[in-house]
Amino acid sequence: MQDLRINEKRLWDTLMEMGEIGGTEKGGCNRLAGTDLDKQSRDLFVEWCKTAGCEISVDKIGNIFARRPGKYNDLPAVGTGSHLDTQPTGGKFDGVFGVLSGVEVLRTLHENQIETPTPMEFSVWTNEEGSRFQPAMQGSGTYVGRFDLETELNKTDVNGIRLGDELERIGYLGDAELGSRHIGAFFETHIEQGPILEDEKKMIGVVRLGQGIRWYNIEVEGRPSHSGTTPMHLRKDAMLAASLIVAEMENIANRHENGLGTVGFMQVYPNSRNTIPGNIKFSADLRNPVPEVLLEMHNELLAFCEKVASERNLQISVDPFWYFAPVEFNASDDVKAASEKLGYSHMDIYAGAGHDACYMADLVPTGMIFTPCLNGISHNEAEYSSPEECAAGANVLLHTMLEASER
Ligand code: HGY
Ligand code: MN
Ligand code: MN
Ligand code: MN
Repeated sequence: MQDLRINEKRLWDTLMEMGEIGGTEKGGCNRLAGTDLDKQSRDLFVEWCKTAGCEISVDKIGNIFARRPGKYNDLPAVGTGSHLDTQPTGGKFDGVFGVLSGVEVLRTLHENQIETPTPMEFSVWTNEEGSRFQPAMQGSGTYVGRFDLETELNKTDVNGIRLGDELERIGYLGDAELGSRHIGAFFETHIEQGPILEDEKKMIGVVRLGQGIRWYNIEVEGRPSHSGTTPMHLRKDAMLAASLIVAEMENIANRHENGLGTVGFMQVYPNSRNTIPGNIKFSADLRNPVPEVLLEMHNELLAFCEKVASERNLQISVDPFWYFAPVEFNASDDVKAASEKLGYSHMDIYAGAGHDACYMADLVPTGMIFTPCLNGISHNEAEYSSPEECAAGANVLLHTMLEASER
């Protein structure tokens, strides 16, 4: 098996075919969770896996599991998977590459009629992006028991549409129990989404840690009034208060090593150019690999919002609705061993983005395989990883899974 390799061209063609679903003019993908496009991509994945001899199961939050039997089917499977949902201006690789490198491993085993000791399982996780419905990693987080199923199915998007209804509408509100898959290890392949592997000229990232994430919903309650008749000192301007907080996010991040702070989503009410904004709802995203530092950043944000509220005599509510603590990947050495066996340059790295593997690490030995991405760009239609880089990641996945199955 040492010389077994995936089919680089088939993997690339499959990535490009999947990329057509929700494809955008700029060459990216817009395939939000729970949409018809999400359904199309899921259906295609299911079809490909069935063709290669898998049995399909869908759980109560729409996670899909394609299981390929092994020689001893009472043994726990070796699992791999990622997500098919994208950002609104996403690329062809974020998540999708992890799912399709799994499909390529499946096809390679199938065409070579390789019987692995354990079953192998290929998965697609619901709403990893957290763009249309929050939080991110919603399907995997619910699967491992970090989130309550009913609460998550009742989450709504900005139009009040419920996740559970969307999953039912697209035919992926399954009945398999959460957390019920019999797997013994999980590996996720993913583009790095940052510039490090490219800068260091390494082909594979051996991911040791997933950094901490804190997400907030912040609401500023001001008073709508006329922009032409309201003196500045009499205003309750929600936009000014929100702008101070947005600017402070940068200060909080820069005060801490590896600190990151982002406001990516904002709703302005009434959103009229000659009415002083009365209400602003916006997101906040803080990240750091060190939990204590992330807590400091959290406390600094809360304190600043309180300060703005009292100085401007405004109502500001901060809902810290999601906290993901940094996670260590304890099967990273398997990824390192496979990279060395295959002769790929590699380096240890930590994940700046959240991934489904970050929650699977709660349950089983888990590892992640990163590949370089052009200019470190992701969550952008220009996202790109070359055929050679994708093949390297999929080959490391193939041999990591084979090794784990032999164990
Ligand atoms: O937010 C993240 O890091 C991921 O893209 N869901
Ligand atoms: Mn992703
Ligand atoms: Mn993403
Ligand atoms: Mn500090």
